[in-house]
Amino acid sequence: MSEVQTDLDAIVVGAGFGGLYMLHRLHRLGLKARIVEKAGGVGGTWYWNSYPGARCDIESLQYSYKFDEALQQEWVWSERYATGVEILRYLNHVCDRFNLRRDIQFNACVVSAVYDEAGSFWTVTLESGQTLTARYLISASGVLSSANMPNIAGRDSFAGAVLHTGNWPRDGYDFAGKRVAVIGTGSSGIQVMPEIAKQAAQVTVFQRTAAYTIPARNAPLDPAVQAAIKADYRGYRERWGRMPLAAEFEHRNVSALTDPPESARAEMEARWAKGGVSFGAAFNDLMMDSEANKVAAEFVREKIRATVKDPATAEALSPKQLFGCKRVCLDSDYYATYNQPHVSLVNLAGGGIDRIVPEGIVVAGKTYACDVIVFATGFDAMTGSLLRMGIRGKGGQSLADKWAAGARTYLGVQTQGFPNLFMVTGPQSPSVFTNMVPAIEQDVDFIADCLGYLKVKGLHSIEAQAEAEDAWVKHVGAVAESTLYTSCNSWYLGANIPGKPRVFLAHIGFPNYVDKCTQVAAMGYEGFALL
Ligand code: N01
Repeated sequence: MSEVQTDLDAIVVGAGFGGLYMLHRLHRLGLKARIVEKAGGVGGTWYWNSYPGARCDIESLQYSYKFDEALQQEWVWSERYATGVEILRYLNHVCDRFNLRRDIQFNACVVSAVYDEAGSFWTVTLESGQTLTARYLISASGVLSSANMPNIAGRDSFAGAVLHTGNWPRDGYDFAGKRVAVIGTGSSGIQVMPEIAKQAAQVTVFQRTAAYTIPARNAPLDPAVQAAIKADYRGYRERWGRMPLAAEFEHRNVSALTDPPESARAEMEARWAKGGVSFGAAFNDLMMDSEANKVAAEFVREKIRATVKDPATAEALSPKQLFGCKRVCLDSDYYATYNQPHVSLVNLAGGGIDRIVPEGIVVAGKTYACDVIVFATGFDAMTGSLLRMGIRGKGGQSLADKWAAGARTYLGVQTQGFPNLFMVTGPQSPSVFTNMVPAIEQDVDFIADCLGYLKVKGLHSIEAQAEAEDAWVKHVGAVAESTLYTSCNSWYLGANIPGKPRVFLAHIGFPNYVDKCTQVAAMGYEGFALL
């Protein structure tokens, strides 16, 4: 056992779903731990993305912790899909209920994290200059937490207000009477735009790629439904955990190619009417066969044409890429909002924004005047928040150098050359390809069990092995390549960030990932070197 005395046993970065549960497990292990959190409060993604309309696209009863039976019984969700506000309330409740706040340092942004090879510990430096040492460094910094602010010419010359959905002002923003430009039509743009349109004098949406979006059909949660699930919550959680996306999406084992057209249409109509992402599970081959994919894609395009009154706008809003290749969105009245006289669409397809000038946005030589620009332009997903931390491992190697050609991990939990550094929902774990909360609980439990194992065995260092990492990276890539998810430029591949290596960043399939992790642990952490 190394003699080095560190300030803490573990430093956790981030106080979102991942960090809070990690801290709870570390407390249970009797370890001295602290969360360092850049924000002024808990919530992670739900803290930063507090724009109007922010809402989860997984049903509340499933997008919540399962680790504590009393917690899941006592918390009452009010809507089918929780708002960001309700989720923040929930996370604050969790924080207080498990006495976590005493070990969270807020307004603490990590600027560097350096591994000491001789002593097997990490030194973390915060923006304030404060340093902390710990045996283990655990990143729970989130997968969609590094906002992407595109470098559009003249951006800083704009005379009005500039907002980003991923870094929304804490006190909100009053759009009343304002001319608002919204750039981006992913999940955030599609959620925020109809809410802005309720207040603003004029809304202009700048769309580079039309997205597929399904009506959420959000509604108050029926107490009877909630009670029925709570009567067997453990059982439900277990069943959901064995589903491909760790959530109930009513997967139907029928090919879109062989389902008779009337039956296929009836199924899609029923799912469209019910709302939610289970629309994408109407057939078993939408993401495996491009002909099958067309069945769902054309159905959505028909719905757009039936909803949006102006045919040119309807055509521009109709996605051209395969259904589901970019993440499918859920909306509340997105398409219908374009029928309002003060809402219009500027299609950037094939062009892009020329530049931003003090009075607005210039496209194809025309200036669209506005008072506010809302960037709904997404994130440097999966790797952005990790690479911002200035992490240096063995031999002083930076994580940025190690991942210069793309992220490389073993199980998404560790990367070779960086001992005692763990990632919750790291690249190449299922993360965004699942219901995030069970994915987080899976990773936190794996890490905590591993730390418990090291403690019992009197060990103080763990590092992913190069061969195990190579095999895992190949496996994750091969699974993705066998689907249609790699067929377009999505953030799953890092393709939304100029210069980012094109590598598929998530493991598709939750249950087999869980099985693999269980097996690795049972084999004494096979693929890791323990000292
Ligand atoms: O980000 P996005 P998001 N000029 O990357 C456009 C989760 N989430 O924040 O597609 C013009 O999807 C870009 O265009 P293109 C969810 O997992 C969940 O909306 O790259 N446009 C695109 O339209 C989601 O998938 C929830 O051509 C530019 C948009 O900006 C993920 O977060 C809610 C541009 C970015 O879309 C990310 O969603 C919100 C430029 N220079 C988010 N640069 C729910 O739970 C980018 N764009 C419901």
